[in-house]
Amino acid sequence: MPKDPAADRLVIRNLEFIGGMSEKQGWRPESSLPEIAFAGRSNVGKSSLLNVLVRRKSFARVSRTPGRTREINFFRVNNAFVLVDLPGYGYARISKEQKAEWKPLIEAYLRRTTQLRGIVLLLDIRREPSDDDRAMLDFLAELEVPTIVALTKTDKLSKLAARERVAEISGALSLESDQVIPFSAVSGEGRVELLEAITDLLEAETR
Ligand SMILES: Nc1nc2c(ncn2[C@@H]2O[C@H](COP(=O)(O)OP(=O)(O)O)[C@@H](O)[C@H]2O)c(=O)[nH]1
Ligand SMILES: [Mg+2]
Repeated sequence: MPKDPAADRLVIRNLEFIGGMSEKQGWRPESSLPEIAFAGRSNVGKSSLLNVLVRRKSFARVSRTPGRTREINFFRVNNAFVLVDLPGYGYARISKEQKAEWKPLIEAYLRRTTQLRGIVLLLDIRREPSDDDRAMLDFLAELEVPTIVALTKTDKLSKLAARERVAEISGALSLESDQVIPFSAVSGEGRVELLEAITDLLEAETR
């Protein structure tokens, strides 16, 4: 038995896919459990991060053909909360028409979900945040959704360069230092910090 009861809550004992939402006014699971959603541009490493987070090898599909998952996928964890995988946005190679699709769907989800406790927004530590990234952050601020920013693929930079990028991105987006978590699906850096941040969001008073 773990000594720390908080640590026990991080263990994922049960993980169940409960469905997908593909249209603005479309079906979504009826659930009163708190939700934590994950967002980011296609190819940022969201599937990889989710797989590391829940320690399942192919829970979320890691794809080399970005921009293909267009649904919002819902997973019930430990019968305690719902993890929500939002479609990746803003991939340059898909058509303008497709590109515009993510916004109304994600916006509809965010507006409809009163039990949403927080969002984890993924940004590639090596890249400049895109207009879509900034639009997403602004929208989350407007809706007052607590936001954690995971800076992905830190293993691709030296420790020093990664530290510099954390400071640069935090400054450029006016993020608080406790909002930003450097993460690598390759080294596992940031996994515990991210799980702790999620646990904090779940335990926070309803917004
Ligand atoms: N080096 C490195 N590569 C990563 C990391 N996370 C994802 N990738 C790679 O980036 C690509 C996109 O990853 P994926 O998880 O499918 O991104 P998604 O489109 O956001 O779901 C794949 O080739 C992954 O192997 C990471 O932490 N480190
Ligand atoms: Mg993916």
